[in-house]
Amino acid sequence: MTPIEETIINKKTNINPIWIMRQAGRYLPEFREIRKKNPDFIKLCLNENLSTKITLQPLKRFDLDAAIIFSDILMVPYGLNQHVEFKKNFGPLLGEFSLEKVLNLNDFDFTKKIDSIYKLIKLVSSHKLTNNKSTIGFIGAPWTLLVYIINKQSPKLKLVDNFFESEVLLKKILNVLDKFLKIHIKNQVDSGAEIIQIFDSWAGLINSKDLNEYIYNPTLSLVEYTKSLNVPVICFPREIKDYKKYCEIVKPDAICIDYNVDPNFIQKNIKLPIQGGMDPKILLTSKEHLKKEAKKYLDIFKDHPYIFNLGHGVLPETDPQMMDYLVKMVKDY
Ligand code: 1CP
Repeated sequence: MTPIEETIINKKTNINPIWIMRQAGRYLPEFREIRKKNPDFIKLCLNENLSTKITLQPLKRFDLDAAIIFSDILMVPYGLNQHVEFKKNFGPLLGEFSLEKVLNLNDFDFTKKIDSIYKLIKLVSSHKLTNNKSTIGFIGAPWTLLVYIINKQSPKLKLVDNFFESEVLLKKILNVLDKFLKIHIKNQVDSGAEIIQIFDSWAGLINSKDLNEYIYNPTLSLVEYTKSLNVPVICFPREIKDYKKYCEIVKPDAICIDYNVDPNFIQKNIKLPIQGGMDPKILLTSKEHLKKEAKKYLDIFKDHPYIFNLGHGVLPETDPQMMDYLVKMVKDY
């Protein structure tokens, strides 16, 4: 078993495995070099040789315990034939979503359109650099994907006023997502993904009254499905107001926390293995401060199954030397 599996499945508390969200891409000069030559982000994701290379870049530099595949949560809307592009200094921009077309889409055509992702997972999970390390596949949670599908751009900029206007349509899209996200999970697992992480980056946007319909029920369905494949599932409902209730209802194998939640509260109130928490901005400060803050999380979760990670993705302006320092410090703890 890999250190991450020991922590999640066997509830080991003395290992302190580490991986970092968005570890592949963004802040590494060797990634930027590839990215510069490949302006089309979707095409880059679908080039299994380059995406394998990018996935392995952080593992060449740092003693991380997992490879997270270089892909994107928006590859699923893309696989559902919604136009998806990534604009410089803007972020994702999506086209019109056609429910009619999607209802006629079969498993085979969906899989074929994003098949390079599965080839990438095969290449990564069989590579010697991932020996005794976990290959992590992922999906966007139904709610977060629904946000991008309807909003057609990041809700960071704005969430359209009439978002909930057609509840019937939203429910139909959730049904479609349930079907194709399960196919995407199964394909990733069959290709060698040993852990699945569900990113619900916009969980914090929803009102309590809508949690059942848009977050708890749809996520539970995918969590139960992933468990049925005998693969551990980590959920990251970023900025959800009540992590404890989320865990009680959705029951992931591990929960990833954001940096706005009090780790002491989590440690006392959640019995599941915990991942993450530290503010990525800490990596932009000094080594002394980084050591102090990382140690805070390691101390709090000293007797708790804990996977070190950040409370959101590593920032593009991060100095790789700070990452190196962090990984070594966690390993030496
Ligand atoms: O322009 C560029 O160079 C592209 C930047 C980039 C990268 C490197 C995007 C565009 N996606 C990715 C890769 C990516 N995305 C990974 C790869 C593996 C790794 O972790 O290293 C992963 C896991 C994701 C997941 C993802 N994509 C999330 C969930 C995690 C999170 O950060 O909250 C989300 C919300 C997306 C959507 C997305 N993809 C890219 C952008 C700029 C965005 C939008 C974010 C927003 O709305 O603000």
